[in-house]
Amino acid sequence: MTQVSLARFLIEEQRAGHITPDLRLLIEVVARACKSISHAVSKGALGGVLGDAGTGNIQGEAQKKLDVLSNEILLEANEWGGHLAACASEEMDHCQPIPNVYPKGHYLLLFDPLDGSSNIDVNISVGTIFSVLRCPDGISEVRDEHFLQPGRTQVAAGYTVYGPSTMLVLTVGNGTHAFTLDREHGSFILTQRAMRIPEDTKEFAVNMSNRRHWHAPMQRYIDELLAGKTGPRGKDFNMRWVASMVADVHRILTRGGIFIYPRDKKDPDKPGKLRLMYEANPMSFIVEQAGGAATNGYERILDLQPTQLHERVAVFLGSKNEVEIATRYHREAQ
Ligand code: AHM
Ligand code: MG
Repeated sequence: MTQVSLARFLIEEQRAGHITPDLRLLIEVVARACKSISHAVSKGALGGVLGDAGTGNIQGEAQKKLDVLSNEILLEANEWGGHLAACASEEMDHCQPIPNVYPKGHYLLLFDPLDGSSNIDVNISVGTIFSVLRCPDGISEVRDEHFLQPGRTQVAAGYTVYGPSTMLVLTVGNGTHAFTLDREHGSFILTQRAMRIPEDTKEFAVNMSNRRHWHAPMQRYIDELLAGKTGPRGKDFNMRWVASMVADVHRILTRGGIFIYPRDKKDPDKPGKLRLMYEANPMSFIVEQAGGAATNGYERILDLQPTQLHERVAVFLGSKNEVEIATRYHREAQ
């Protein structure tokens, strides 16, 4: 059977009118940058890239050397192609407009360059998450506020998981598709077209150590899962938590499940841990395009109006029927 490379897949999407030539270029450039990040990640201690960078990001989190390196790789790859107006990242306080020496394009790119980076030093899967928006018309100087568009306006979203194999999962609003990196030839090959998340599941992913901090509806939902066959749900559930959102979501896309990072009482001012613009929105777009659902416990994530670039949000995503039950419990308790 003929293999379909990412390049060919994107050309075909362009011919079908699903993406513009500039968006095709943008996705190809991001994929190329992800190959470089994959290379750096896989070198581990031999590449001298493990450990802390000795700096912090705007969210007060310590940056790993690979966080900083991955951010630079994505910025450098994307600045000269003429397809972007600006980039924004978990690792930068504000958006970075494309330098004036290069032509400006019509898209805005957001990314979490290395998600789950606390896992790097222990050789567990990490990933890159990205989201693409249109730049509003008539903007001469892009600012953070121009990125504050609801997730449903994304024109593309994807992630790359650096696991036993490197995989890129992508949506341009026409299904969710998975590509595996062929290391010998250096290209991503389509290995799963139109991924589907089963509507029902017996698997959940949550950091259980936070249980005592959860609000009542979240405790009720998880307690019912833990009660197993003899409890109200009438079946046994299994739990998995990699603590790399990319790896946890990838498992859910592959075999179903529900992923939860709720708001809790530990830090009442924070509406959750994960970031809306470059974690929750792209993952929600990918999951919905595979037949799953994504809410913040009350509303569809893709309908939320962002108010800040680094805004946090509670996340419930994955198998539709489980997300619906968890969301119903939260709404009922309002
Ligand atoms: P990061 O972007 O700083 O790596 O943080 C996000 C990560 C997610 O990948 C993961 O789901 C979560 O944080 C894990 O949180 P916890 O440490 O509470 O298990
Ligand atoms: Mg992250």
